[in-house]
Amino acid sequence: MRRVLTIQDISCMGKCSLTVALPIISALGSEAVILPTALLSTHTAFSEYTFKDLSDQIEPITGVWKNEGVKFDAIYTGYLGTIGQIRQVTDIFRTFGTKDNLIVVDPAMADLGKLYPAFDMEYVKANLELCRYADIILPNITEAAFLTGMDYRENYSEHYIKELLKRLADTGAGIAVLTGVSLEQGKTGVMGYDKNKDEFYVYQNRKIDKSFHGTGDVFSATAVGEMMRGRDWKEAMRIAADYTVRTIEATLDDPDEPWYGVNFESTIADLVNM
Ligand code: PXL
Repeated sequence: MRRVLTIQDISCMGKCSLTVALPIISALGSEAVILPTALLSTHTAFSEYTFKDLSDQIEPITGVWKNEGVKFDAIYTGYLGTIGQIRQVTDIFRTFGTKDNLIVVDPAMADLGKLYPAFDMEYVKANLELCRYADIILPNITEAAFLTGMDYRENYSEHYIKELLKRLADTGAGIAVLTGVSLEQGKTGVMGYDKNKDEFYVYQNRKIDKSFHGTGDVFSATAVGEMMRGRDWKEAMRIAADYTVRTIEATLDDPDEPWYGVNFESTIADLVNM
């Protein structure tokens, strides 16, 4: 069985980061090893939240794994709380990264043109450093604009997206995949770029005019889980995009639709057969 290490916070309530990654990676048939970076009451879009930094646990925990000779088939990082933690994660990549395992960085720090409440430009710079170690990075357009220093645009052309992707590839990651890319009216999806092959990939699906928290986490965890099932990155991105859309639709069908996240629980059984 493949083993995936995922490094993100635990938002106890909020349907994001580890509470999404753990069930999705497990459902897709890989062992999910978690490294919680912080413990929050709720994600940071709630009007109030607690934040307990777990940085002092990272080295003792990874030290045990190192002594045990643990190996990972993939290391996947999402939301990290502080610059110090980004540096600790870089050390983890150096310790546990091999030429055969897959390193996926979702530089979760911003959306809809804005950084999340806890972050600033120093944090962006540190995240850029982290991307250098990745085989695949999965930013949304806002994160890509912050990482590359390009303007964030709500209305954009394919040329703008290609330029973002090429600049992202210059960060050092072999493959960059942008999420939430809408190239036709009523459609949205992903566009990726493989630097070594100088090849773009586009996949568009139905666009739903409502955004929910945690959909980036659903997408990334699914993409990682699918690559661990042996799919190539393009197929994995297509399935992740389809699953995310299906999950948003299922959420909208729920009369008690939660404002803070999506009902991936009601679609996860379908994912296994997608
Ligand atoms: O979904 C990304 C995410 C993860 N973790 C925490 C967050 C967010 C987005 O706001 O606040 C704590």
